Amino acid sequence: MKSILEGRPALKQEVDKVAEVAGYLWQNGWAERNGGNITINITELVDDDIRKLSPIGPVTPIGVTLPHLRGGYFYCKGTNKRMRDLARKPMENGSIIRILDDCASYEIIADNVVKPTSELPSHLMVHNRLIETGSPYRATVHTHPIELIAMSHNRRYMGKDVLTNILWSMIPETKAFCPLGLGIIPYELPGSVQLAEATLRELEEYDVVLWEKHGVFAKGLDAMDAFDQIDVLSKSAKIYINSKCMGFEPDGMSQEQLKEMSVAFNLPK
Ligand code: 2HA
Ligand code: ZN
Repeated sequence: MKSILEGRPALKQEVDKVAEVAGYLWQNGWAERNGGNITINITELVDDDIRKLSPIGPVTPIGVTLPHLRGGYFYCKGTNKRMRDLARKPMENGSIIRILDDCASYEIIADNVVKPTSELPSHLMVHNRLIETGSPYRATVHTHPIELIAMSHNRRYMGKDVLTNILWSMIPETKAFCPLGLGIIPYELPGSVQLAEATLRELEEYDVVLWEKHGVFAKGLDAMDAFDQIDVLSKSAKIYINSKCMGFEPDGMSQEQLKEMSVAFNLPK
């Protein structure tokens, strides 16, 4: 069977990026079994031939109504699919969906009938908001980074911007490349609309949020950009935990040094 990606280099490039990132998530130990999901808004890469394609799966409710997604197209990781498999075969472990005119349901159009991620409500609610605000961001990534999740098991780290300040202070690059810091979402049931709504609220202020005792959710220009922000935060968490394992509380960069970074790199916070 011919893949929808054939003869469409721009679309293929975005799906290839997802596959590359999926491999990194697995290699980092952040993607056990079916853990994590990635959704990419590919609407701008869709041509008339794609718009005319008949669905290959049933009309399925999203669970929420998202007015800005009408006629939108998304690549989504499949539910119950493994990142390590997606890394090699993105169109067998994910699919392309079309949002229908009711803005409340979707149909799969290519390449295979792979049902999208269990976290579809949070991914699509965030994409709806990104479109509404005219954001250039096209990617949402959810994954299970070990050290950041470990830190979410202690209430002392769950106050607003407590982790942001610890993580920024571990290595200068973290503030430079994750300049908004890390938002915090108290525990909610995976896949629930409550989790999606809390994520949407917190992402007004942050690019990456921590789902307590579960994982992180990030938005970015593309899959690689969203991954990079999670990666720098995770690097800081590793440095913090390594210091604690050596038996001391790391000093961290001083507030003056952090301020100096903001001035030098023209950072928002
Ligand atoms: O897709 O990680 O949160 C599997 C998950 C759900
Ligand atoms: Zn998860």
